[in-house]
Amino acid sequence: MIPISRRKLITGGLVATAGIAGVAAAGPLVRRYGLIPPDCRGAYGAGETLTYGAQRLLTTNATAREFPRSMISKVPFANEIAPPSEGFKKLAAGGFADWKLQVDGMVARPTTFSVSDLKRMPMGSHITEVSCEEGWSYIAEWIGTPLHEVLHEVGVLPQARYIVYRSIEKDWWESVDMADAMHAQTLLTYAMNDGDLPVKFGGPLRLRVPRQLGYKSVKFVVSLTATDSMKGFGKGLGSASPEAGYAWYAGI
Ligand SMILES: Nc1nc2c(c(=O)[nH]1)N[C@H]1C(S)=C(S)[C@@H](COP(=O)(O)O)O[C@H]1N2
Ligand SMILES: [Mo]
Repeated sequence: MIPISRRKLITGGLVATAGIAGVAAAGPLVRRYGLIPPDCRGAYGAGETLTYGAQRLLTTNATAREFPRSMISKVPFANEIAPPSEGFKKLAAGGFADWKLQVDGMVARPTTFSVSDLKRMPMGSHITEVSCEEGWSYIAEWIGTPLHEVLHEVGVLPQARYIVYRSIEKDWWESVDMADAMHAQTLLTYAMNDGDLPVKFGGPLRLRVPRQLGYKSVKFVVSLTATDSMKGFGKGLGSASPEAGYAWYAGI
């Protein structure tokens, strides 16, 4: 936790960087430390790079704020009820026993996990907030397998720089860098509050990335791919979000 306003600090840092060195001069530094986000491009890209770079330098090990149990929202707000596809309905009818999470790409042992496989692995949990870029938020307890446990199990290669994750709804896919992928609070979530993760909150499996805005916490996750480059994934900008005008990195 950073006690003073992180935003203030970052804004101050960015102004200083831009003022003293200029955006162009910051380039070699961000390249050297791997601080360039995949959606960096043009004049807008320079701003995204500074935001992401500043956040990464300050927050690689920082944790998302956790709340006491008494602050869990009585009526959590779900933004979506269920994915409409027939395929999903069939899996739901079977209690998601046949739900599969495929893990591939830059890993030593590509593996497919069922939700029960994940439930047998070490468990993580946290009481954190989901905040939508549209302004609403709620607090819930999230329970699941830390993503780093799964990545360790499949032998993620040291060259991997991003983990791409996809929903059964193919319009929804995202990626995170390894700092977020390996972070203890990043969970393949299968339970919420007192029970299995409800479908409207992304059940049976949702990747919760509590250090970023709600849209990075993709529901109904069916696959993960480790990669050293975002080229060849969609338009190469890191996820569906920048293709729709949102930032790839949505740190909070
Ligand atoms: N598959 C899928 N994942 C998704 C979405 C979606 O529509 N489909 N919406 C995203 C957005 S924009 C937000 S803010 C959160 C909303 O989470 P909630 O329904 O738990 O409030 O889920 C994210 N994950
Ligand atoms: Mo959102």
